[in-house]
Amino acid sequence: QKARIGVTGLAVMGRNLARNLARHGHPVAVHNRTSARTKALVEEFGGEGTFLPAETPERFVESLERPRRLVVMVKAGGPTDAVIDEFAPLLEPGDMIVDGGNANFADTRRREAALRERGIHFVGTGVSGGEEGALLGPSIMPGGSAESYEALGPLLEDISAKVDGTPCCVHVGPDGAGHFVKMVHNGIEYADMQLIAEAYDLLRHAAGLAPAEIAEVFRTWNTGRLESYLIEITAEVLAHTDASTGKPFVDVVLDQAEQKGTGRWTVQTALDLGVPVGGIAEAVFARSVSGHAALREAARGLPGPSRTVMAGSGFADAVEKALYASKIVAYAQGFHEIQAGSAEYGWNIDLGAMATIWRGGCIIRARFLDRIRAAYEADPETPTLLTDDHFAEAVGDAQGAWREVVAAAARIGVPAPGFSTALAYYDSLRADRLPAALTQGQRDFFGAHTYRRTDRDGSFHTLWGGDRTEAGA
Ligand code: NBP
Repeated sequence: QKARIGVTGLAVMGRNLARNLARHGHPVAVHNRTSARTKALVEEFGGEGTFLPAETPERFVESLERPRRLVVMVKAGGPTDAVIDEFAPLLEPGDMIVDGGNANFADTRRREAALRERGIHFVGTGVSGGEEGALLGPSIMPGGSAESYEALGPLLEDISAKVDGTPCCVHVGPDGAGHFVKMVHNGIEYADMQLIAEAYDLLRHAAGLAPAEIAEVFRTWNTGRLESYLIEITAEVLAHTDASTGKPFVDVVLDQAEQKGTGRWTVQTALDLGVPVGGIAEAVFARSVSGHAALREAARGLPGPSRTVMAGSGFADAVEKALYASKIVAYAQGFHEIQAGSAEYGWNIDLGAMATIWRGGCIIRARFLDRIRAAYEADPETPTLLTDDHFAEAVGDAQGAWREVVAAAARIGVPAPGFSTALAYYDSLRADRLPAALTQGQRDFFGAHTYRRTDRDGSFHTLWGGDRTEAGA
C-alpha cells in the first residue's frame, strides 16, 4: 500500500497533522530525523488510521503514491533547507513539497523558484491553530502553483477547520503568498492580544477590578460582537488561581512577553512596503519593552500620576468600545498589508477569502471575521475596512468612548499604546489636512527636497537661503 501523503518532522505540529490526516481516512507516511519520534507516533496513535512509518528518507519517498505529496513540519529556517536538500534529489518532476512551518515568505519565494527549476512544486503553507488546531482542524493558507492546489487542496480542505460547512483553507496565491498571509495573521494576532491586555490593565487600574471580576467582564464581552477565541481564553487565564500561592495566576507570571518573530516580520515587511501598521508595530514593541528588565528597573521611580481608581460605572462599556474600534483598526492595517503585498508580488489575493478561512481553526478566529468577509464582498476594492458601512458606523458610535478611554489611560499613567496608536491612525485618515505639509516644508528647507502644491501641478522649491522666492515647474 502507498500513502496518499507523507509528513516529515513529527514534533507536536507534524505529529498532530499526520494524525488528523489518518483520522480522515488518508493513509499517511510518517518520518522524522530522529526515528524514535516516528516509532512513538505509531505506537501511541497507530489505531487512529493508516500510518506508514519510514526510517529513511528513501523509504519515506518510496512509500508515497505519485505525484508525491510531502509535508515538511520542521523548525523554520535552516532545518527546512536541510530537509529540502535531503528530499528534493529523491523526488521527480510533478511532485510536491508542502512546507507547513512558519517560514519567512521571502525564503518561500526563494525555495519555490529553486524547486520550480527542477519541476518540483513547492507549496509554502501557513498553518494556524497550534497543536490542537493541527489535530482537530487548523486554518490552512497554502501558496504555490494553482496546479499543485488541484492535487493538494481536497486533502488540505478535508483536514482543515470548517465553519458553516466551509473549509478554512483556500489557495492563497503563487509562491510566498501563503506564508505572507500567515505572517500577517500572526501580526494581527499580536495586535489583538495587546489590545486585550490593555483592556485588562485599564479595567484593573482605572476601574479597580480584580482579575476574577475582569474575567466576568470578558465572559460577557464574549457573548457579543467581540466573541472570539482570544477573548474566551483571556477569561480563562484571568479566572485561574495559582495553586501554590492562592494568588491570581496573572499576578505570579513574570511580566515579560516573548516572541518568535512573525510579528516582527509583519512590521519589517510593512516598512518595506510602506504600509502603516502602527497597531501591529506597537504590539511588537510592547512585548519588547516588557522584556527590557534592566531598562524598566532603571526607570521604575520616574514620576507619574498616582494610579488612583477613578473610573465610574460605564467604564467597562467604554473599554469594550475602545477595544472594538482599535481591533477594527488593527485588522484594517493587516488587510492593507496583505493588499499591498499582493500588489507588489502579483499574487492577486482574495481578501474576503482570507477573512473566511480565519473564521475557524486559528488563534484569531472570531465572529468579527464574518463582518470583514461581508465588507470585501460588498466592495472587493475597498481601500480600507474603516470605510465599510458596518465598521464606519461601529467606530463612529465608539469613538467618543474610545477617546475617553485613551484620555483616562494618559491621566492615570497606564500605558495603552495599542488603543492610542489605533485612535491616532483613525484621526490621521479622517483628517482634512495633516501636518505632513509642514514636514515637507522642513524637508525643502534643509535639503531642497521640493514639495508639491495644493493649487498647481509640478514640484517646487523655495530659495530659503536667498530671497525666498519659489522656483518650480
Ligand atoms: P519545532 O519547530 O520544535 O521543530 C522540531 C522538528 O524539527 C523535529 O521534528 C526535529 O527533528 C526537526 N528538525 C530540526 Br529542529 N532540525 C532538523 C534538521 N536539520 N533536519 C531534519 N529535521 C530537523 O516543531 P513544531 O513546534 O512542531 O513546529 C513545526 C513547524 O510548525 C515550525 O516551523 C513552527 O514554526 C510551525 N508552527 C508551529 C506552531 C505551534 O503552535 N507549535 C503553530 C503553527 C506553526 P528531531 O526530532 O530529529 O529533532
